[in-house]
Amino acid sequence: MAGKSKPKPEQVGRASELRELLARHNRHYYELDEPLIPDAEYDRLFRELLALESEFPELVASDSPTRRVGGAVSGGFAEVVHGMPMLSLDNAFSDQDVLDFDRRVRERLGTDVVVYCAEPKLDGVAISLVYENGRLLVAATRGDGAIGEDVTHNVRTIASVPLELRGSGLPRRIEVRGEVYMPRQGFLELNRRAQKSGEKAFVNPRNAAAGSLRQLDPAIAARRPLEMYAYGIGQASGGELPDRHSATLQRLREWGLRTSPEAALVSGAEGCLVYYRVLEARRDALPFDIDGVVYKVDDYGCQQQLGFVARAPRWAIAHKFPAEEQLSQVEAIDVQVGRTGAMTPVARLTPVFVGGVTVSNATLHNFAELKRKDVRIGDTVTVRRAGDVIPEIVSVVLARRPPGAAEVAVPAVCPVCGSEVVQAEGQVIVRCSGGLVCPAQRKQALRHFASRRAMDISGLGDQLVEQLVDSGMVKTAADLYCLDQMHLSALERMGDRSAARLIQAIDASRKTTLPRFLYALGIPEVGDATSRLLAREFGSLDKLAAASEEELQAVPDIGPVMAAGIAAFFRQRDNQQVIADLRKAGVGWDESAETARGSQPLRGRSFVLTGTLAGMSRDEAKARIESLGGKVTGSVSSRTSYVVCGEDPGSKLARATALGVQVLDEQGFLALLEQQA
Ligand code: D41
Repeated sequence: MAGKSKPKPEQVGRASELRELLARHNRHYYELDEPLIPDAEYDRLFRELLALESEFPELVASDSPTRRVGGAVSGGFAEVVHGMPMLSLDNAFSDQDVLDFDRRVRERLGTDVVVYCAEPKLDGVAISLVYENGRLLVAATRGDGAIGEDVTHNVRTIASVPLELRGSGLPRRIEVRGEVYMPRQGFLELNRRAQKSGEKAFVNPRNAAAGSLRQLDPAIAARRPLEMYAYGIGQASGGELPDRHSATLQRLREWGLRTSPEAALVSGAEGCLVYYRVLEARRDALPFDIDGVVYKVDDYGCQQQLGFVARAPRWAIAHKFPAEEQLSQVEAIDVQVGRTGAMTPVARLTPVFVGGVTVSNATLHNFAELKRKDVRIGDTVTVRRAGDVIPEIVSVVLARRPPGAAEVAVPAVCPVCGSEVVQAEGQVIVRCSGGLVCPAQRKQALRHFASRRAMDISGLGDQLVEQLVDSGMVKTAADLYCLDQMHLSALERMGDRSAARLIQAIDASRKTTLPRFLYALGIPEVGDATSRLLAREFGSLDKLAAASEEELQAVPDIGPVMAAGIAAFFRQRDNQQVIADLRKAGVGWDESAETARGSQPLRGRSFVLTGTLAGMSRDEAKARIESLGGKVTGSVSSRTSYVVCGEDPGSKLARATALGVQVLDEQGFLALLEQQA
C-alpha cells in the first residue's frame, strides 16, 4: 500500500526543494508583485509537492506551502483578522476533473443532479469588505486566508465599491467577498504611461491590481483603473440571508454591489462544461482577464453538508482555461527577412502547449526588443499566447540561464541574399537593402500579393511560393500571370489537378477591385483600411500614382510618413514596371464602382445595441452605423450580424450567445467602424 511505504531519500530531498521553491515564488508573487515564473509552472510545482505529501504523509511539514492559502502579510499595513477564513479553490484542469468533482458532490449528497452557479473566475486580487450598518468599515486582502492586510484607504477609491449599501434586509455586520481587478484597457494605458515616464511596467493586469492595492498613498490607487465584482459573503450577523448562492448574488446587487453579469445557474457537470465552452469562446471579447470558471453548488444546505477539506470547500471548484503563459527553452534565434526587408529575430522554442496550441516559434519583433529582453540561446523563457495573438516571449528566467548562453547580434549582411544591412537614423528597424533581389523579400511580397484580403489566390501557399522563387520561375507578381500548366506540373509535389486549379485561381484574380489591388502591391505602411481610403479618395490608380505628397497628406488619416512612402513607391521604376506588367497581363477592376461601393461598407449588415457604451450615446452609435450603410434593430435574431455590448448588457447578450451571433465589445465596435472609415 502506498501509505505504508517509506519515501526514498531523493523524494525527501525533492519535497524540501519544492517547499523552498514554492516559498520563494510565493514571496515574489504575493509580496513583491513580481512573479518569476508563469502561474502554470507554479501550479505544476505545487501539485508535485501535493502528490508527494499525499503519498507520504510524513513529508508534510507544518510550514509546507500546501498547508497555507496564499501569501503572508508583508508588513506596512495593519492586520485584519477575517471573521470567516477566506478559503482557496481547488482547480480542475480538464473535463474529466469536472466530471470527477460532480460525481464526488453527488455521492456525498446522495442526489442525481446538482444545480451549480457558474461564474467567470476573474484574474485579480481577492478582497473582503466589512460593512457595518451598511457602511464600509474595512477592506482587507486575503493574506494567508485567516489574516489579511488592511487596504481600506485604497479600496475606498474604487468607484464600483459602494461606501454605503442601500436597500432593505441589510445585516448589521457583513463580510462581502469579491475580486478587485484592472480591466485590460486601463492596464495597457497605465503601462503606456509608465513606459513614457521611464517607470517599470507591470507584467499583467493582476499584478498591476495587486501593486495598486498595496500603495501606501491612496492618491496613487485613486489614479489606477481598478474595479470590483462581489462573488459571495463571509461572516454575517444581524439579518436574514438567502438560502442559495444565486439569491445572494441577487441580494448583493440590490444592495448596490457589482456582481458578474455572466453568473448563471447550470445543471450537472454537463451544464458546467457547456458554460465553460461558451465563456472560453468569449474570453478575448471580455474587457478583463479571466483564467477560468468557478462552479459552486448553489444550495447553501448542500454546501454545509459537503463542508471543507484543508484549504478549500468541497462544494466549489475552479475550472481553469489553458494557461496563456508557460516556460520553454530557446533553442535558436533565427533572423527572418520580411516583405520590406525588415529583419526580425525569431526565437525557435522547444515546443510548448500554451493558450490552447503548441508553440515552437515566437517573434522578438526587432533587435532593440531582443536586446531589451536580453534573450539568449539556451535561455528559459516565459512564453505567452493570449487569444489569437501571435505568441511572444514575456521575459527570461535569469536564474535558469546556462553558463555561456550566447547573445545574438544584428547581422552584418542579410542572411538570405548577402546584401548590405541598413538602419535608418533614429529607427529601430534593421533592413536588408536587397529589395526584390533578395529572395526572402520576393517570397514575402508574393505571399502578401496572393493573400485573402489582397488578390485572394487560393492554392498559392507558402511552399509553392518557395518553389516558384527558388526555381527562378517567378520574380515578380506579374510573372504569376505568365505561368502555365506545363511549367507548374513540372514542380515537385504538384499534380496536374492542383496545377489546373491554381491556374484557374490566378486567372480568376485578374478581375479584382482597386482597394484589393492597392493592398496587394504591398506599399509600405498601407494596410487594407488605408487601401480602401485611397481608392475612395482618388478613384483611380493613375490619379493616385500621380498624386504629390501634399495631395496625399490632404487626405484625412494620411500623415507625412505614409504620404512620403506612397509617393516614393509610385516613383520607383521597378514598381512602375510591375504595375504595368500586371495590367498588361489583364489584371483590372471597375473604377467607376469604387466611390459608390466604398461609402456604404456596412450595407446589408444589421446591429443590435445592448448596455451602455462608455464613449458614445446610443443615438450616436446608431448614426455612425447608419452613415456606413448598416441597420440598427431592436431584437436579436439569427439574421443579426453583430450585437454591440456595452456596460451592464441585458438579455440580448445571452440571446446573442445562444444564437451564436457575433458579439462586439466597445473596443471591437470602434475597431469595426474604423476599418470601414
Ligand atoms: O472570480 C474569482 N476570482 C472568484 C474567486 C470567484 N468568482 N469565486 C470565488 N469563490 C471562492 C469560494 C468558493 C471559496 C468562496 C473565488 C474564490 N473563492 C477565491 N479567490 C481567491 C481565492 C479563492
